[in-house]
Amino acid sequence: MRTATRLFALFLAIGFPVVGGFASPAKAPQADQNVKVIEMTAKKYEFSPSPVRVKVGTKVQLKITTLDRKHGFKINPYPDGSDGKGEPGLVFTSKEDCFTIDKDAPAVVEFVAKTPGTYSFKCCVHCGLGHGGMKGQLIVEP
Ligand SMILES: [Cu+2]
Repeated sequence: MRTATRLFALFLAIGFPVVGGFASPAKAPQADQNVKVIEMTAKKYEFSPSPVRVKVGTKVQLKITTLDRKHGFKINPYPDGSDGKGEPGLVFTSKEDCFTIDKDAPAVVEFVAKTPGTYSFKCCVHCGLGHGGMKGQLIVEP
């Protein structure tokens, strides 16, 4: 059966409330509609995507899944080249220093991107010979 026909059959089977739902696409329930969720993966020895780009002012949720073994995610809340004093450019909802990324337990990293700049992150769980080079960047665009 072709997809269009199938959808039509579905409408008939379930009825009008569903049609209304399609007219104004309902997103999956989420605590905050303004959060930008970015799916990332970690594996020996890279994060993907990298760099990650977001607009200044965005509430960001990074969901990081591992493709091989346990890794960690640690990001500097101050942009590259900053002296690390004053208000951080990224404001986190939790105080974890190293977010662990376990098999079947993705890391969820939430922050508000307050200041434009390039922010460096790295793996913070020793994962093998290339661990020291497992890095990436978040770019907060003005
Ligand atoms: Cu590592």
